[in-house]
Amino acid sequence: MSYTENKKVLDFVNQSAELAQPDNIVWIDGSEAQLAELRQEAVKSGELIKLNQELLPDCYLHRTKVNDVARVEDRTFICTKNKEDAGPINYWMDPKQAYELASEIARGTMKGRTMYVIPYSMGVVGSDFAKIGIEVTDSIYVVLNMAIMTRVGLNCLEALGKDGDFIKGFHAKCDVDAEKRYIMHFPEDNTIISVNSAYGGNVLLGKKCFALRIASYLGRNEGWMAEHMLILGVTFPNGEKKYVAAAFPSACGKTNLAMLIPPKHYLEKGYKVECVGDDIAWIRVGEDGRLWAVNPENGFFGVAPGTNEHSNPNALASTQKGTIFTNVALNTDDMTVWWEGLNKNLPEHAIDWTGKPWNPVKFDKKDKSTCAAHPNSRFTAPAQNCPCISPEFNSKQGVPLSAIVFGGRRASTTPLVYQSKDWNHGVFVGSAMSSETTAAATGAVGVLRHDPMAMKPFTGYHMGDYFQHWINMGKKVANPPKIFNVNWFRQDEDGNFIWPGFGDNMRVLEWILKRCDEKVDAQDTAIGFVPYAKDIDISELDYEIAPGKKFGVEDLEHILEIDKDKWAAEAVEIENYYTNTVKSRIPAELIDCLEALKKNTK
Ligand code: SAT
Ligand code: MN
Repeated sequence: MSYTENKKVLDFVNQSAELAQPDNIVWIDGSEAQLAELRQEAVKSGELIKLNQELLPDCYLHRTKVNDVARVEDRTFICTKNKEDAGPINYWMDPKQAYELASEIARGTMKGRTMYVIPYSMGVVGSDFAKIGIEVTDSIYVVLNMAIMTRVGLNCLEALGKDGDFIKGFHAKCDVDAEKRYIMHFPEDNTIISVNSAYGGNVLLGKKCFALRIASYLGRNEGWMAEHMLILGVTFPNGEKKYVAAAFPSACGKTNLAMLIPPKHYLEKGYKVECVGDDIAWIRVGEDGRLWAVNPENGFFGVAPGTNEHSNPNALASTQKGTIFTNVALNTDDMTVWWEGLNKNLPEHAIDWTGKPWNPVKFDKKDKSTCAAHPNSRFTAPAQNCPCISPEFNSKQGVPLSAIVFGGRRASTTPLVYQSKDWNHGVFVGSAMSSETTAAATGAVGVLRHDPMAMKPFTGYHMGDYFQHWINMGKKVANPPKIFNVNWFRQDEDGNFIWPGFGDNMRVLEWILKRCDEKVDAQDTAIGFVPYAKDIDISELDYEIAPGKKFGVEDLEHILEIDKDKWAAEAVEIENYYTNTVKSRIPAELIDCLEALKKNTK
C-alpha cells in the first residue's frame, strides 16, 4: 500500500528496497496500535526486554552489541564533491565512492527482514521551522526510538504534499560489523546513509545526522543556524520569562541544565526553570530583530549514569513511562533498571549491560569493567513526560533568546562564568572552546580537545565557514543575544569539583540574565566581563567540595580568577588550533579577537 503520491518519496523507498532487498516494506503511520505491535514483536525476538509494567509502564530495555555503544567519529563522513567544502576537521569521502561503498555493504542485507519507512518531522509538523525526513531502516529499535525522538506519522507525508523535498535517510544494521561501519552524509543531496551500527546517534538519523550535520549545512545556505544547544526558559518572580540557549559537548550536562530545579530560596521567591530542549536548537532571525529558537526534537536521548533524584529529578521522572533504556542494567528481582549513580541500592540480582550476571561485590565505580551500566547508556524518553517541559515546547515560532552560553569540561583555566565583549567576541569565545572528551563517542575519555561551539563532531561543512556564518548571523540581528561562557567543572588539587553544579547553576544563570538587562556590573578583564564574587548569590549554599571542606566565598573567588599566564598559554593554543587545524577560512573578526587576547595577557 502506498501512503503518498510524492514521487520522490516513492522513488527513494523503491531504490532502497531494490538495494537492500527486504521481504516486506512497512510504512510507519504513527499510530499507537502499530507501535504496540512492533514492541510486541521486538519483545518476542529479544530485541527489547519488557520491564515491570506497574513500576515502569510502557518501558523497555535494549542492549546493543558491545562493539556498538557510542557515536563513531572516525567513521562519520561528510561527502561533498569538493574535499575542501567538508573542511579540515571532518572526515571526507568522495560522494561517488561513498555511494558505491555503501551500496556494496548494504546490498541484499535486508533479505528475510522487514524494511520500515519512517516519515518524520523535525519541528512541529507543518510549521515554518519544521523539516521532513524519511528514514528507512531494518531495525524496530530505530522505529520505536524515532517515534519518541521525533514527530512520526502519515501527517508528515501530508505536510510534504505531492512534490515536497525531504531528507533521505537509509539505515541498514547489516552485521553490526565495526570494520564496515559508516555514517555518511551527503549535504549536497540531502541524504544520509548509515550501515553496520544500531546505536543511537549513528542510526536515529533525525538527530545528529539530520538536525545538526545536514541542517547546519542547510542553515548556512538559507541564513539560519542548527546548533548543539539546550534551550531553557527562566520565569522571574514578576512573571517575566527569558530564554537561554547553551552549547556543551555530549555528556557535559545539557540535559541537567535544561531541566534544573532552582535552589529552595529561588523557588520561594517565585523563580521557575522550564525546558524547551536538551540537545539541539534551530535558530532563526525573528521579525523583531531577535534570534528565535525551536527544539526540533520530540524527546530526550539522555545519559543514564549519574541521573538521580538529586542531580536531575525531572529527567528521572521523564523516564518513568514510555521510555526505552539502552545499555543500562536490569534488576531481575523486580524487572526495573539500574545504573551507576541512580541510588546507593546496588541491585543484588542484576544483568549488566552486556547481558551477563552482575557482581555487586566486585563493583568499584572507578573501574568501568565492573560497572553494571555502560558509561554511555541512555534513556529515550518522550518530552511530554518531563514535569518542567515548557508550555512553549510545541510553539511554532519558538522562543526569543536573551543569552547564548558556551561551556566545556575544564579542570582549570576557564572561570565559572564570563561574558563576551560583543557578538563577534562571543563567536571567538565559542570557536575557542575546549573540553575533556566523554564516553558519548568512542575513543579515550578525559582528553582535552578543541570543540568549537560543541559542534566539532556535528558541523556538516568547513569549520572556518561555520565561524563566518556565526559572524554573519550577528550582522542580521539588531538585538542579538549576549554571549557567555561557563565552566561547571573546575577541580581542586585533589580532583574534586569546586562548584556544586546542577540546581545551583541557577545562581550563575541569574547573573547571566542580570547582565542581559544591564542590572549588574562586572570586571572588565583580559578575557571578557567576569562577575564580582559578591554578585553571585551563594546564600543558603550547602556544598562540600570534599568531606569537611565546605564551599565558601574564597572558593567562588578562586574559580572567578583569571590567571594571565594560563590565558597567555590558552591564546597560543587557540592560535595553534586556528593555524594548524582549522587552517583556512578563519574570519578576520576572530583573528582580531585572538590578537586582542594575546595583547591583554602579555
Ligand atoms: O549518540 S548521540 O549522538 O545521539 C548522543 C550524543 O552523543 O550527544
Ligand atoms: Mn548531544
